[in-house]
Amino acid sequence: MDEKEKNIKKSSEVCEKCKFVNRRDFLKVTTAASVAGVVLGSTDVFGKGKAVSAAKHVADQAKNFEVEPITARLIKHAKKLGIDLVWDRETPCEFASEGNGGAAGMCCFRCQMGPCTLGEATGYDRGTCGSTADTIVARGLVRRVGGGAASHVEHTRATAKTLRDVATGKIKDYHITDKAKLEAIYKGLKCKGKNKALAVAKKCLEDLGKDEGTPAWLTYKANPERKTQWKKLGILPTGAGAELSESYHRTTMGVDADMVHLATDSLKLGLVDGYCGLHPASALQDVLFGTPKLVTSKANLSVIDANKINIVLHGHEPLLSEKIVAAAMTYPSPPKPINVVGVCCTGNEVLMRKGVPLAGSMVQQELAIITGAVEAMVVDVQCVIPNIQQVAEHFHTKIITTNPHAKITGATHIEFKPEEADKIAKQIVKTAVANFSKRKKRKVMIPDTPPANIMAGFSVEQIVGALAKVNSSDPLKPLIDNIAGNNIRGIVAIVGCVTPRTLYGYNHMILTKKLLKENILVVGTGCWAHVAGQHGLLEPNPDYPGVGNGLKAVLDAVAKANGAPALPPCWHMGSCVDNSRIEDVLNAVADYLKVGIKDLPVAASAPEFITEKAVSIGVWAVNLGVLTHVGGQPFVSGSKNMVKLLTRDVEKLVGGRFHVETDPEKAAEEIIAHINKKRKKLGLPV
Ligand code: BF8
Repeated sequence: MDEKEKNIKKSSEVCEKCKFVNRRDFLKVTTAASVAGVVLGSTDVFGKGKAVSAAKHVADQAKNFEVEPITARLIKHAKKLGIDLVWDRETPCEFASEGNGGAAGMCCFRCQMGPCTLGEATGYDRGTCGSTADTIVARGLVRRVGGGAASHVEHTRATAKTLRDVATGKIKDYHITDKAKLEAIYKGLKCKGKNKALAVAKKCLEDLGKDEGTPAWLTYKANPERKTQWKKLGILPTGAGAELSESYHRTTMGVDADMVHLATDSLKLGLVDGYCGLHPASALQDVLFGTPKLVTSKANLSVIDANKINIVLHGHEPLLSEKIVAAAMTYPSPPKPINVVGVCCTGNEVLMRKGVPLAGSMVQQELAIITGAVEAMVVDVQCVIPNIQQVAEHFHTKIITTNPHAKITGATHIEFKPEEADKIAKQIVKTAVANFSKRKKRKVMIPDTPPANIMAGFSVEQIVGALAKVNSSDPLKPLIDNIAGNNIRGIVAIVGCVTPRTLYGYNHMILTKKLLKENILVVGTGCWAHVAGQHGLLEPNPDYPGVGNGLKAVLDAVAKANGAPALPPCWHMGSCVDNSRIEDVLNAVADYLKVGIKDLPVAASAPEFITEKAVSIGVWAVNLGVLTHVGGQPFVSGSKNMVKLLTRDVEKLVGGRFHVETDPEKAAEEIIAHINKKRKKLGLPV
């Protein structure tokens, strides 16, 4: 019996002893069953027990779902090589079962009297200090939303500091690319001063540093009705740093112990994420690198080319990646052509602006290395799993960390400094080129299934531009008319991560396809876009397979007006910080109809979320008034009161709410019902 089989057997035994299904173990078995299903063509290989039957239920439900063959083959290849992947590894927490302990948010590490775990696992309903499940769960949520918001705030900080130094001339390697966007932001933020880039950059940095007053980006971007409501609720944030610091203070031992009071801090941090993170990060990148326009490319791991020197860009911040793309294109006489491809949201960034092919989503990062043909994986920050270094050690691949905040033991660190961006980018490309000679041909295994064709680049400006070709004097009218006429039933943003806890891409694809069939326009970002691309949903196919007739007619008409044979059924709007673009679309539609976002036939979904960033983006979306589906509970199920607050009561406060549903079919039904309800309220046909 090998190690994996032993683990699976252990999991099954644990579950049989429990009076409930141990969620973590259940997931391990499910995942293992899924992977085995892919590899062995069978899903019922693990004997009996509650967890196994639960796994079988999921596997049965997914029996018609095919993991796309490139990923399936590389998973199988990794197994053959004895290399474990994110799908395989244990989650070592014994109090991690549903309704209990960690997964339910009831493990508290806030002081050394603990750690305390409440609930069925221990029988305790209070921690040593007397904290209840409500308090512990709420504090945990505040810290998770804070973690997500901080990630995007640091993204903004890096971008704004670069823009500032470009504006003063200290940095010479970057330039202002989109002057019109800079002008619009300058006006929107009510900046002053002749050096517009400097004024904008300073305003963004002020938003991060201030501890009085509302962030300028919130004032600029948020709908007036929303601002009034947030003010009434007392959740208008001030500067990001002050809010994040306050949240840490409130959640430390012996401070805030009121669930509702803590929950309002989560809402506030969601706004910090939206207006000190997502919006400024995305917009300043447009200023520096250009606002995306429609672009065609390819998606999936087979963009890695055995006949080329392959550099994989991975992480989230495109400051360095943009330069690596340029350095690769101008590299003098490499022994083979250089092929730059992207993973995660850095991949999305360089796809949107440069057409760089997408190699894969977060869970595929290890598989990119398994191809044996990657000379360098260059990583910056976020969603970079440390195990890539372990995988790389089986091959010649160099993992190159670049951000001063993020190193990985064993990896090569070439620190990025924006003032030396060109030089550092060249050095990294040179390192990759030199590493090519160490590639072992016998270790190369790139599946021969070709990557999918994709079209991306759906910025707001590009969407409006495309609609303007249908109606130049009133570009939004065609969209609104088609929503009113029910050709487009509604708009759903599907965003966020890909989970290793089910068949690869299962939730994303079932949900997306069901919505398209029901004439719902699907826009999206993040790792969803990788999966959608790999399944052909970003391909401009004039047959529009699986798309409802109404939506198909609209897509076709807009394509024809733009002289294109087709548009993709789903619109790829970028990386996770580009969720800000989606708010701009929602605000434009709401303004046009003179209603609030909460009244629109729209919804959001993160059916496979895993990161804190996805949680904070979700809270921001709920604040906007959007029904936000999540494909699992964000470690809050230990508090019934908190669950009720997040899934019901919060709607009375901000108009949006969370909807938790692991089954993507059921999630689609709930979303469609919600959209129909909103349509009826607006007096639109259903
Ligand atoms: O910021 S979708 S796994 S890559 S967190 Fe990470 Fe999730 Fe992917 Fe992009 Ni977003």
